[in-house]
Amino acid sequence: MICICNNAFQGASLTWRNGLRGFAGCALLLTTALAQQEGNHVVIGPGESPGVVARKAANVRPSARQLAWQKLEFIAFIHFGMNTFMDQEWGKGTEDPRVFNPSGLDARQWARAIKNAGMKLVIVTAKHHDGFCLWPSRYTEHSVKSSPWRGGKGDVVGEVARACREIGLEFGVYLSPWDRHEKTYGDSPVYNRHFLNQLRELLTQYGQISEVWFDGANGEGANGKKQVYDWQAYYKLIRELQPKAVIAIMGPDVRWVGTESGYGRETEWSVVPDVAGDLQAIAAASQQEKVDGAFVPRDLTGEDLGRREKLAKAATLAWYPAETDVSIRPGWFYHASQDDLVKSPSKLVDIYYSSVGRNSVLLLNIPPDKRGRITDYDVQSLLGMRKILDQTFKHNLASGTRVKATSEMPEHRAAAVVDRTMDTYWTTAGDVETATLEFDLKKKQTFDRAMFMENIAVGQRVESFRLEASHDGVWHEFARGTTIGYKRLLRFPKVTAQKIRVVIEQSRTNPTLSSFGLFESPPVVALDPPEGSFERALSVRLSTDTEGAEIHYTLDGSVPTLKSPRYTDPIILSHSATIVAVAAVGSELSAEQTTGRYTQSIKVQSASVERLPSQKYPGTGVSTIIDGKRGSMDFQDQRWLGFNGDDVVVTLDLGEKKTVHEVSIGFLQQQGSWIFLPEGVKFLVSADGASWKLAADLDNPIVQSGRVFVKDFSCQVNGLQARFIKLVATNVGICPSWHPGSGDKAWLFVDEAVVR
Ligand code: FUL
Repeated sequence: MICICNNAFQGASLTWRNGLRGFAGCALLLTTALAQQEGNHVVIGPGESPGVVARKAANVRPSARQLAWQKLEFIAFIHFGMNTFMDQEWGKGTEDPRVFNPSGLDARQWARAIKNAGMKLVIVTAKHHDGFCLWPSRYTEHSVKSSPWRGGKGDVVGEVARACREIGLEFGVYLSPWDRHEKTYGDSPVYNRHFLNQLRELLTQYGQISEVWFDGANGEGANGKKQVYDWQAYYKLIRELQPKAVIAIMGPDVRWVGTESGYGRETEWSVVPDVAGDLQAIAAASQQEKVDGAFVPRDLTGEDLGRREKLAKAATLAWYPAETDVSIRPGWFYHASQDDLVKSPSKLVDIYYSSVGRNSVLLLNIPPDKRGRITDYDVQSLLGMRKILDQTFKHNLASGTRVKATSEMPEHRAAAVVDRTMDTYWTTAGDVETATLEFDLKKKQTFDRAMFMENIAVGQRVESFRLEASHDGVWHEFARGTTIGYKRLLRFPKVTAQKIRVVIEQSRTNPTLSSFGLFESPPVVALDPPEGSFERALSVRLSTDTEGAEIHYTLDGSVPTLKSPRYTDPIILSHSATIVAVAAVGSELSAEQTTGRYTQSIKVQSASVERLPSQKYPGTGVSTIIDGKRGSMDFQDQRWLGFNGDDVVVTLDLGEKKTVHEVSIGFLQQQGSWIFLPEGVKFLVSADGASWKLAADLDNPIVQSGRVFVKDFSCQVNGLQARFIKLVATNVGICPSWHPGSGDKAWLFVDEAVVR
């Protein structure tokens, strides 16, 4: 989205920056003040050597509430409210409460879906920036009580809290400091009192609250007034009424990882210089104005925050762990137009490895729809993800194995890392900072995932480590990492070995490990070729690198079962087909499915375009549109040619005259990112490339729609003899008047011309 949306966001960012002036003079170093009470904080004396500072850092520990929170690992966000009904991401505060009317709100269904996915806590948007309260607050009329839902007697926060308690989930609240509805906003002391009143309601009426989430997004009040938040008063109230709750993002306990992509840092320190808790910096980095479905991307994860050089410059260090928030859909709120864009199970698993597996808590947003239910699209994806994770982590091959360490404390022996409890841990004796732990797995085992956990109750220490396997008595490295922290997961190609060792190469003081695991992920089927087009027949090979696994497949896109055909020899396709393949070990089907689309078509020798696509979206060259690989609904997948404001004129050369029956060409619609379908597509054919005959002229009036989809335009030519085909697609040129980018150049995204 970066390039496409820039223009439209410029105005918005200005407002944002002006809004930031409200923060001037309150550049609080929030970790310092509160951390001191917690003992999870240390002061660096002037002139202390880097070695001393590193040791000090290694002994900074989480507070009890931070430790309990970290152990949750995977938690849920629920964005629900006025925006769900207005089909928008950021409300203005002027929305009519009467539009809030879920037809079948079922908080138990939310809780079930979340619990079944393996998450441990639910944070609900009690109030988003539009100020509409999901609970009947006594301090505003802008809430569920002014809506027709449950006759104005409903309380979403209450229903969710109850559903969570019933099913054994912890509960938390998101309360947006920025309130675009509240008249007193910007009248600082008055709004602060109002905010504290609302906070008190949430903290006292719904049982135990485990996390309070304060958003960094912030703007001006009505008439350009700037609100100066009384953070310290907010924190004090939370500590007083809910001492177990962590305060996240604009708060002292939990740090925003720096992106909303779901991908955290490779090197993630929970001990950081306390400048990382500068509220002004957090706010500046937070979400900014956006249009529906399109975010201003933020990614501040490029840099490691706690490396030695960073510590050396710090005055204080604090335990301030990362939380990685991401939505299962492109938007935080539900939009029917995004039903096809729900992240797949494999994508969610990838996110899990890159967040939970990188010393962070994963906060995954699942937005209920207008009925007040989590849709089946989301539920199925969550279940698919859970299945893959369960199949991967059900059997720890290192558990209970023999282990010896080059150094160990008598009360913290190496065996503690494989003893099935996280309460015990291994550490080195004396002042030993490097060590090797050698595991004998009793027999040769195959694995491709490793799990490490430090005993963070005493601090985070490991700076680099590697994994080696012994083959014929020689050690070979097969994986390595930097920080471990609470949990580190590594993925690597399959290794088969009986003896392996963990080498801790560098640590800030005595390294610790409370747990170590080796696992094998469920088998994945590889298709060769993975997708593509063919003229007459195509042979597709299926394989898996899991020993003893069988492969079952279908050709019609349906999900294979154990009863589906078993793969023995290459599949010979003579018609277009969608192969879905799954491996099975014994009677257990793998949770990983592989899909390949194969299209029967006439081979196109070459394609040329009259005007080149934009340099931002060149695909992999002009041949992208005849390479047999279809563009997905992600316009950045490098399978699309993007034209900014220009029409698309493509000429296909079949190499020789052929009998043609049908020609088709695909386009992407994603109006939220300025991408429109063509207004019209013309098909012309020619035998010699000089004289052309119009075969079809399709009209396509552009309608306003948030739906993201790929549309094929096709033309039947009834066995015509042709060598050249020309496709002319007309760009709408500039975004229409009803579009937020009205007047900007519109994009036309084209992929895959198919000739049959
Ligand atoms: C951002 C907000 O502006 C988004 O709407 C969403 O709530 C996200 C979690 O945080 O800052």
